[in-house]
Amino acid sequence: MSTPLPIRPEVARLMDLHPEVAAALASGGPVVALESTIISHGMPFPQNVEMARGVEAVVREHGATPATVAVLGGRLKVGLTPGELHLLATDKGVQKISTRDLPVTVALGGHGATTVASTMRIASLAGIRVFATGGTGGVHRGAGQSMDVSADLTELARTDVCVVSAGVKSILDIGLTLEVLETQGVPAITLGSEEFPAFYSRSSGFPSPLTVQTEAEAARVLHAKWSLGLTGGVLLANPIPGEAEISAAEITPQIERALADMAALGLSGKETTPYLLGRMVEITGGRSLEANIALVRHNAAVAARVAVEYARLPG
Ligand code: PSU
Ligand code: MN
Repeated sequence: MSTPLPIRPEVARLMDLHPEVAAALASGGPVVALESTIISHGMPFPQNVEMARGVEAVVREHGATPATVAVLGGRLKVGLTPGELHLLATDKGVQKISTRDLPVTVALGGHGATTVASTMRIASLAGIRVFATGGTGGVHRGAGQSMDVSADLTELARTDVCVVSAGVKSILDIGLTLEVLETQGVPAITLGSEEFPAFYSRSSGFPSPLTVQTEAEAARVLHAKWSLGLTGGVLLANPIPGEAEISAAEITPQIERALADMAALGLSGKETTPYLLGRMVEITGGRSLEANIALVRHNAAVAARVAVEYARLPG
């Protein structure tokens, strides 16, 4: 059984661990972190809160304890109550917060929905090693000019957490995203496929840098990486289930349209990903939302199995 790392006292003072999560961590049991930007800024109400509850249930069905992460009233929350999930899904005052925002939200007592980057950091502070999301941020198209590269990639380079996602959607530059991950020493590993997935579609046209066939293999990779002192995260890409996917041929023109609409509005920075996700729901008549929900649930199941396998490994 893996032994949990103690939470540093200066961190513990700022953090509220849900009792269920605290108990699981204390016994070395499997825990899966979940992010909250996807709830507050990634999906409309009420599908967002239904998704959040459903994903927690999927983690439980697969033998792990869910820990949805957010910052509420400046407190780092690891594991949320139903009321807190509802607040994140409905309160317009909840900011999208990445790593750079964390100290401000904590110091000033704000509400923040955590991105992949800040969720990784808080999960790591709590001693959680496995995290499920929908899609990760990456290098935006046109980043050569805009320099818009998600802090998710920086966090993957330095924080010891495995992020299970459906790959990178083609609102981003998938090729450049894989290049940055390689440079940063982050294994980008696809589960059960030689091709790196493109979020709504199983296929991206990019070969996966690395492949594993099972969750048990993925858990052994995590164990080997951190045993070797290779700090930083792992991106475990899990292709969307075939019955839920939208083919690349169908989704690509719709993505182009959303990008053109965004360019016309002149949006930049942290607004871009939420805008593009929302616009895709409109353009696809809700189909992108259905696919998004299906892939998050699938990722939660995989993450739970990885966490269960990892908890069985020694040390
Ligand atoms: N990709 C999705 N859904 C999401 C996000 C990304 O398919 O909800 C969110 C995640 O929280 C991710 C964040 O960490 O967007 C990335 O934002 P940015 O590109 O501003 O770093
Ligand atoms: Mn950005």
